[in-house]
Amino acid sequence: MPNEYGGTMRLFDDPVDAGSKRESLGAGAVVLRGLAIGHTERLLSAIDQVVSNAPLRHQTTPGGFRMSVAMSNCGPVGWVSDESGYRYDSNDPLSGDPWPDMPDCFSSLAQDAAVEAGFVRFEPDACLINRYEPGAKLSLHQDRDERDFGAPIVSVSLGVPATFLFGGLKRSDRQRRLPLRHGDVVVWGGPARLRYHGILPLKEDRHPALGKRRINLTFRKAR
Ligand code: MD3
Ligand code: FE
Repeated sequence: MPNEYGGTMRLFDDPVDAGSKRESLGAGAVVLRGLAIGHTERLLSAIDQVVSNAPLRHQTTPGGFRMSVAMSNCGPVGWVSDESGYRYDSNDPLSGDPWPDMPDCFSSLAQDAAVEAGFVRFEPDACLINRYEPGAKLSLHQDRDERDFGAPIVSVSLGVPATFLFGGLKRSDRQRRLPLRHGDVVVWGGPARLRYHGILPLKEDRHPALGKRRINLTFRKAR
């Protein structure tokens, strides 16, 4: 099944490398369990570097609510929310400066994951960093602020496990629940790209490297 990125959906249920397993979530979505294990020390120090320049912050929704998830970005553009709406901006509104560069270990992991899922030439221009503390959640939503829904989205989960809600193309469609754990990478493309999704409130738990927190990296092609 060729896709427009020139790749082919892999049909074989083989491990992608030692300690990593693929699980299909239906057409276009695949979980690469543990793909980021072995990269997590580099990822975590790169995250520290990024957020020391562009601090994690609680943005405001267009409806005027403070988001429980704290966010930052790196790469050419970053996802921003305030009273005037959601958008991608090349500058951090806190500092007025461009977002920090995307670390090489981020882009290479995102590209490797996309290739594993059959999307060659995925070149993300945005990486959103989401930090969850106990109780933080992301309500059911679609990602539709990007220009090209043909590009996939890659997400990397670190720290405390979370329950991911995966719905359909309509808000009212039935949702399935799926745990996302430290080191899991998910690729969402094709027919899965506009499915509703969310994260249930984070449970009190502890991870050796991240304490009570969960961090998610979401790689997108926004422009
Ligand atoms: C399914 N983040 O930032 S990543 C988001 O764990 C977001 O922080 C969640 O949803 C998190 O917008 C989930 C997984 C994800 C990202 C994009 C998707 C799942 C998706 C786009 C379409 C379908
Ligand atoms: Fe999302």
